[in-house]
Amino acid sequence: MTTASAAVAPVGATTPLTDDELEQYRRHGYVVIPPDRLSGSLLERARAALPGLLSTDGDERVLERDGETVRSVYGVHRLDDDVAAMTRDPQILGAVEQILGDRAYVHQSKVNVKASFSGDQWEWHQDYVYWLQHDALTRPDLVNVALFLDDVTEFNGPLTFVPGSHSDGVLSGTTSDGMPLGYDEAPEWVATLTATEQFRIEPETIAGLAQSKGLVAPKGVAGSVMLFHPNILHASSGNISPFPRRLLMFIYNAMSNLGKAGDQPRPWFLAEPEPVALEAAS
Ligand code: 6CS
Ligand code: FE
Repeated sequence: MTTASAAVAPVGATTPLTDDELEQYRRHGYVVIPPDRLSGSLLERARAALPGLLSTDGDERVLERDGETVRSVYGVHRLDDDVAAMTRDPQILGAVEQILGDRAYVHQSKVNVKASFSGDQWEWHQDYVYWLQHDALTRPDLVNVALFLDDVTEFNGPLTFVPGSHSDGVLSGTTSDGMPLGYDEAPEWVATLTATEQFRIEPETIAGLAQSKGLVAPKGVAGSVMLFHPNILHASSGNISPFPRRLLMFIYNAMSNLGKAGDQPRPWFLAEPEPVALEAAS
């Protein structure tokens, strides 16, 4: 496992993150790369794939608790060939390999829509605990990569972090049984994808960390890419603005961190069933 400060030899052909950006990620748990440092076609390719992805009506699409608004679509790297190709973008994959110090594959992908006026909250949570508990990934050697499909501002429900909280490991919390309100008839795995978290961290723990480390809501124009640690404590409020805050997200896992195929693996759109090390697109 790469320690918080260890500099690791680049694995792939490119090392897109500067030393300062790598340090920012290691110290604070996130980093934002502006569009001009990335391939110019990423945003238009992602936007072109959206209508097809959002119109899928399988289990991979999760609605908000209003039962109408699309909250997320999962498994998008398996639903659209060009989205799959985007996961191999040299700048993105190179940055992930720099951080992990290993080859990587996409464990999970999704579009989080955060629709205008009705996109619901994400309560305070860490991501890794879900991949530990449900997908048996034994180490937090993953990277969340979010491509901003819209400008992310203070008005449209930006992802909010407790910077540096990724260094505190998996925070204590309680796993709530049963299904969240509005999802009574849904399959069990939906409970990890809704506005009410399945693994809930004590408010006192969240308050203590926020008081000592602060809060930050990184903003950026459409086309920016934000990378964040699987253990960083984060949340986002509902979107009351007329502007959507759509994110295309790839969650990369290190090839050395494959889960033990448990007796009840989650569906293909939540946990990649055939991990293969990605090669950067030429
Ligand atoms: O269960 C999961 O895999 C998803 N749940 C949350 C709360 N974040 C990580 C992941 O997308
Ligand atoms: Fe999350």
